[in-house]
Amino acid sequence: MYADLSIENFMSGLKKRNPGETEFHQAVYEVAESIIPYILENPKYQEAGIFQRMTEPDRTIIFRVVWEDDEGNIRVNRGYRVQFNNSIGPYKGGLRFHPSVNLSILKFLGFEQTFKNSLTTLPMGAGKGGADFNPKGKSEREIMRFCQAFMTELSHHIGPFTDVPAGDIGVGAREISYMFGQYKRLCHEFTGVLTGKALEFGGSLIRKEATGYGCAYFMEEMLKHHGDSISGKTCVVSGSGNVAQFCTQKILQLGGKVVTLSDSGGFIHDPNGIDQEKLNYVIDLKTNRRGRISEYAEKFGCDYHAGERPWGVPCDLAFPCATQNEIEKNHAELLVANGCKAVSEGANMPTTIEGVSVFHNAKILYAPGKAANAGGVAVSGLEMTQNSIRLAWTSQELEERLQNIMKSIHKQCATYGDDNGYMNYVKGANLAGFIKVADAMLAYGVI
Ligand code: NDP
Ligand code: 2IT
Repeated sequence: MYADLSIENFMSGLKKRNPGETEFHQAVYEVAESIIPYILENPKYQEAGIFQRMTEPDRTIIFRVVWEDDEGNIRVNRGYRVQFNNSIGPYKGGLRFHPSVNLSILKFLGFEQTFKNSLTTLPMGAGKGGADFNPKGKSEREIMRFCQAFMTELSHHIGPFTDVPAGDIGVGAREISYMFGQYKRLCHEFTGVLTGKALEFGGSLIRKEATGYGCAYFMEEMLKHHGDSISGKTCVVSGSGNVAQFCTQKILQLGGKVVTLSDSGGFIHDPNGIDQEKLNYVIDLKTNRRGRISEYAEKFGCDYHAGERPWGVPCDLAFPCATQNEIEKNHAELLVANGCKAVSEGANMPTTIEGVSVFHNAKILYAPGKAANAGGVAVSGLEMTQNSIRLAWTSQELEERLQNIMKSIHKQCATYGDDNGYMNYVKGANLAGFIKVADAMLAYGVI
């Protein structure tokens, strides 16, 4: 039945079954390129149709979310939860609130989560969800009402042993708190059903920092493996949300210099470097005041480039931490031409397929999001552990565990990623992530 398995045939079937879902096609293609040759060498996976099964979510839940704005208007949004794969643990993955959210984006994110969560070494399956709700310009009360309405339906589909959501774009501690409160109220139970909670009610230290810290640690590990380090390097970071903020903080602690940050309006270029004090301003601006990054340029007197991305700024290291497909072919070419030596992705799939080819052809170090940003979900996994044993670990213990997990992910990538002497982290992450989930699926038989 699968004798003619090839990347082309596989992708043409996938596109036929999932028309118009371009981000999902892209995420699967990136994995298929490394997995299909491996499956052809290991017929047990082919005979069991493992990759066909892995690219079809277990289930997709789509629902109406109705809420009332401050003027009394009735608003309708669309909510989703894509439960992708629970072979190695309960579904686990974030919730995104952004007007661009659609099924294609959530399926790409849920699919990538399968490999990412497998790499963390922790027992977590994969899911992703969210809504096309735009938090920008909404009052605190409107956000609360939306979160409550969203959770009213979502609560039927999740649970601490079933599916454990967390944050992503547009969903931080504030939104998680509203949703946790509503779940508790509806289900009459206090369990670790969400991660990224506040410390007062079962949240974990270091979770807020984990994705960004992990992304910087992964870069440090890649460089160390190649006889170098972040210390003294000029770094370009995109985004200015949760991941970008704490990636910047860890880069500073490791001795690097960060010269850019961005948001959907443009980027700031601060050649003197963003120090901890300036970063504290950004954290307050973005987390508490919902401001624009252009305000940084006014406050600290540096350049702001409206409507542009930061990839033309010369750097040694790049950390895309905003959103998918923010590095296109021309941006990747600019980075390479200006001497960038390594890229560690804090965002999910920030580089297009053509952009990735540019990095691979130039043989620079390139860590895909599913490896480099796995620190966030890893500490979510540790939050689940702490909730289960009803204890809270110290920051020191958690940061040590996070660092060890990032080292272990690097090691798994290195084990499977060698391409004639060039370390291909995409291949390494895909293969290492795949094998654990695939073997679990084989063990369960035909389900
Ligand atoms: P936040 O909402 O905290 O910040 C998102 C940042 O990205 C903001 O600066 C935002 O700008 C910018 N951004 C969002 N969408 C776009 C867009 N379409 N074009 C340009 N800029 C955009 O989200 P996070 O920091 O949590 O997430 C950033 C990335 O990291 C995402 O890809 C997410 O999936 C990924 N990620 C997050 C994890 C987590 O633990 N939070 C874990 C692993 C990955 P603006 O303010 O203008 O909207
Ligand atoms: O993309 C991701 O890994 C996240 N948004 C974090 C998921 C989680 O469950 O912590």
